[in-house]
Amino acid sequence: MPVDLSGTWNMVSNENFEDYMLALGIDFATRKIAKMVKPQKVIRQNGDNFTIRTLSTFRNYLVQFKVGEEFDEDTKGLDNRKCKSLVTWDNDRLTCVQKGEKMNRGWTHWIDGDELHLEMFCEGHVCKQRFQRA
Ligand code: ECB
Repeated sequence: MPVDLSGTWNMVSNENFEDYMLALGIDFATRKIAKMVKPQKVIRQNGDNFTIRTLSTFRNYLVQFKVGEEFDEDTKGLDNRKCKSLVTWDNDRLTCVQKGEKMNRGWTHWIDGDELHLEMFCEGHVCKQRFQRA
């Protein structure tokens, strides 16, 4: 049985988000606002089926997928790109590869103690976020 990431999680730290956004080509004004917000993750894990909501006062983002099945992702409201995304379990880490215009793009989630961790990467830049249960 894989770990269960389900729940409502509040962001408690966000390292290197600016670099990650620069790698994605996010404009100055958007970056200024985006780095102020503390998003909440709402994750529903039902077997291999996931719904991940990232909620903030600025923007919201929704992704739904099945582990092991490539899907078309439109990062609408983020960098507005189309990706072929594939999420798999790498031991207890839920890992997504986002194939598209940007090289080496993706993210990985895992739980350590009572914290949810997220690393988002793009072209060698890595943003590290931690969340605690709401
Ligand atoms: C929805 C959060 C809004 C805050 C940032 C708004 C605009 C910045 C534009 C682009 C920056 C790229 C990503 C923003 C960071 C988090 C949003 C969700 C990232 C993501 O793909 O999370 C995964 C893993 O939890 C599920 O979609």
